Amino acid sequence: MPAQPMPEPADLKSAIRALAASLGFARVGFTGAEAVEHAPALQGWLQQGRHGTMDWLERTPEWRMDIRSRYGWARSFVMLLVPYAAELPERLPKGSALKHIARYARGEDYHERSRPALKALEDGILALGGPGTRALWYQDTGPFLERPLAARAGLGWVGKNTMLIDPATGSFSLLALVLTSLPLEPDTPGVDHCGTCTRCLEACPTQAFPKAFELDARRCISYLTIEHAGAIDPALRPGMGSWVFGCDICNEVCPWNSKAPRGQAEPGEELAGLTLARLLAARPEHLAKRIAGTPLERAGEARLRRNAAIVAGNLRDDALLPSLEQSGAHEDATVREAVYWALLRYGTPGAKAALARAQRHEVDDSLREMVISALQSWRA
Ligand code: B12
Ligand code: SF4
Ligand code: SF4
Repeated sequence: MPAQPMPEPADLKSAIRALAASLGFARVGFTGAEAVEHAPALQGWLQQGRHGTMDWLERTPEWRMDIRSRYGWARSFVMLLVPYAAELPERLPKGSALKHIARYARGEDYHERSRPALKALEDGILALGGPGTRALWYQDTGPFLERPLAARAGLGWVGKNTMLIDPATGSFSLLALVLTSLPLEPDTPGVDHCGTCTRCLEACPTQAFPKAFELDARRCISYLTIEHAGAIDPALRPGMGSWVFGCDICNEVCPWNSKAPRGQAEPGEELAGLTLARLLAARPEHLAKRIAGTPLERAGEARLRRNAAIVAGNLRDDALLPSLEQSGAHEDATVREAVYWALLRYGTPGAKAALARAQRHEVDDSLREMVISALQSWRA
């Protein structure tokens, strides 16, 4: 059989665009595989340690800056926008922890949700391109600077909060891509509409933006609650407010999100039924069941408890005291330390009594001393 002639690049683009739309991607944009304008800033960001303990970002920065150093065949990026539900479900179980969880994480893990459509798009591009075509899909975990790439592909612009903002739907969206060997005509890059606005920079409760367009992840609640293992700097804990997993503040204050689609989250029964009290006191296997298949699995059981303890200390809700005290028996010293910190923040007689009880069982010498000296200064 004679080989099919390869479609013209313009036809290829419209076929890929149509396929992406039929697979449910809200927007699709095209850009070349070459490095983005601000790519070299990644090196400085890493050198300053702004990535904290996310060591995986240090691996192969040259790929992140220019993917052609990894895949010599790469010619184009197909960039994809996946908006997520911006609203809490109307009816939430009493005390639901859902409002303490970033919007993108209030349901099934988005990596799982998008996987079939991304694979189908990759297959479609391979079929459209014909023999010798290469295509690889990625979401989030690949060595790419997804936001500036999406901006260059015309999906929006990178705001001062470092988010990709689509002028039509805002920034409550996730990104994904297919890298391909096909030479596709790039789309017109998005235009910056931040203007003189600085709302996001001012609203960040932990002052995580040293300047516009740059984030110090070490101060970001999203990093602290999801990525950071070990104790959280006590100076940053009050700023965490009521966030147990992720943070939406610099997106919520952005005027471009007033037009965000108003879809409701679909958390599933287990996640919707998760309360702060359960986060603090549930058995590990029960907690694991509740968060199974959701992005919360990335933080894991101990980190979630550590975060919930800090939130309890910030909220100082008496109803949470028994669960908080129960969390003080956790095997992980980081969790116990967060619980003691929270009890000290409560500063009530009930919290004091709980601390005194905890001190008797504490096996870590330095933690026990911390509690004893706190109790003594309280008495004085
Ligand atoms: C590491 C990471 C984080 C870290 C660091 C975030 C950061 N700002 O760098 C932490 C854990 C803090 C984080 C938090 C969040 N993340 Co995150 N994260 C990533 C990840 C895996 C890598 C980002 C990265 O390389 N950072 C390093 C810095 C140097 O890169 P950058 O911010 O992209 O910065 C470049 C541009 O800003 C560029 N630039 C562009 N324009 C301009 C203009 C000027 C003038 C200047 C100077 C620079 C500049 O310069 C930088 C260097 O090239 C990406 C996925 C990916 N592979 O890209 C998701 C990703 C960025 N995260 C995402 C999301 C949803 C979030 C959260 C909203 C989650 C939440 N609700 O808690 C928050 C938002 C916090 C924030 N304001 O950024 C989405 C963003 C989608 C969108 N619409 O923008 C992504 C793309 C994941 C995905 N596939 O959907 N994240
Ligand atoms: S996600 Fe929250 S903590 Fe992180 S930069 Fe935005 S407002 Fe600040
Ligand atoms: S809040 Fe203002 S400065 Fe920040 S990203 Fe939105 S428009 Fe830009």
